[in-house]
Amino acid sequence: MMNTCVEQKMEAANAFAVKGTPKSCEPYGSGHINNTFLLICEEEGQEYAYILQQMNRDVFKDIHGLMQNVKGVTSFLRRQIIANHGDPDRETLNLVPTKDGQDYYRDSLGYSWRAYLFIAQATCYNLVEKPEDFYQSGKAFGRFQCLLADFPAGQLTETIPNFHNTPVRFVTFTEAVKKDVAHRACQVQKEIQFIREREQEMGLAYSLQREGRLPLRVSHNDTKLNNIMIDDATGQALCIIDLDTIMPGFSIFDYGDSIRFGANTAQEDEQDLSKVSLSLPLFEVYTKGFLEGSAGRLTETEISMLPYGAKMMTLECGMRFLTDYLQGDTYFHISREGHNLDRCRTQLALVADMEKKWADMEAIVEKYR
Ligand code: ADP
Ligand code: GN1
Ligand code: MG
Repeated sequence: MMNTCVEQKMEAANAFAVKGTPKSCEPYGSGHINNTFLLICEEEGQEYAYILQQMNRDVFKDIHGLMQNVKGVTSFLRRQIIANHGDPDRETLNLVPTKDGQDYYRDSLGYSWRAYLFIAQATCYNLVEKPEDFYQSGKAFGRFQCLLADFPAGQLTETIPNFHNTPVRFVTFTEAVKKDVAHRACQVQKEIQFIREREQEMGLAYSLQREGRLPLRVSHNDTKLNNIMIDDATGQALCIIDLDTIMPGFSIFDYGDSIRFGANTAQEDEQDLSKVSLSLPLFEVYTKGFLEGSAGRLTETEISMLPYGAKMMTLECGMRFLTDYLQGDTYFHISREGHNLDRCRTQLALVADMEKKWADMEAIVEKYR
């Protein structure tokens, strides 16, 4: 996505019904997709903080549908939180309307923006610091699935069709290798081969679904650790964020994407591959949390398929990073040369480690079934 100039972000900042006057607006967080800013406003010596986001229009083709999803889901969650005597300003995202009462603002260059209340005294982690945090996040994502089970799925727009359709991702990857627009394929033959060798496994979830053995659910679809806020004071999972990809999907992929990111002993873009491995203790605490949080709603098949969900999300993500590298880095934000290749390599190394630890992964899932 193109860089955002000061005038453009201030135009957006001034469009929302915030308290006070915008004072600063600086890049924030480490998301790979949207342009996120921390907006500070001031009124009578008091500061008010907001998250201002320019949505990625290359990735999300139907911003209106996406924002209807966000509005629908956050209002639905807000009602449930109030009914449970929780704090609705901190336990869910809250959209701040524009001055003319809309959910988002379209700027003079045609980019769309939204604003959220800033959730303070809470942290999004890129690496698990305390296993307890990861347990909490498993519980929260498991519970999130339950809460959304009662959400009218028919109202949801599919914001990215085929988002976790690994076989379709494989076709896109194969085309990227063939076209090789950035002339990089020759440097990554080993990685290409690794992915090709696992093609047969990619369709399993969809074939089980066709046979009626794996249910489609309303799912988050992007459950990595830095999409959940942990309360600094209580250490509990506070709020699930990044709702852009809520749409029908598989529970095993929500579980799997969390494992991919959080049970890795290294960061997603670590360059020293000797640091990458699947932490079985972290795998265990997350599994325990997720199964507790989903409170009996998962079917026997879904539970049996959890290790597969973890492996598939890791393989698919590695393949997506490599596809983007081959296409010249047009999808994920990068901050250095070869960033997507580094990310691809950690994912493939993690897949290889999961294959070695497969029996342990299955035994852990059985233990908490
Ligand atoms: P992306 O889709 O680019 O990942 P996110 O919606 O996940 O964008 O936001 C990026 C980062 O901004 C998050 O990882 C988090 O650190 C921060 N963030 C997003 N929303 C809020 C919020 N309401 N309060 C505090 N921080 C937030
Ligand atoms: C992106 O938006 P963010 O940074 O939370 C991506 C996910 C990937 C992830 C890899 C809409 O997530 O699918 O798994 O990067 N989101 C989208 O870190 O493509
Ligand atoms: Mg995010």
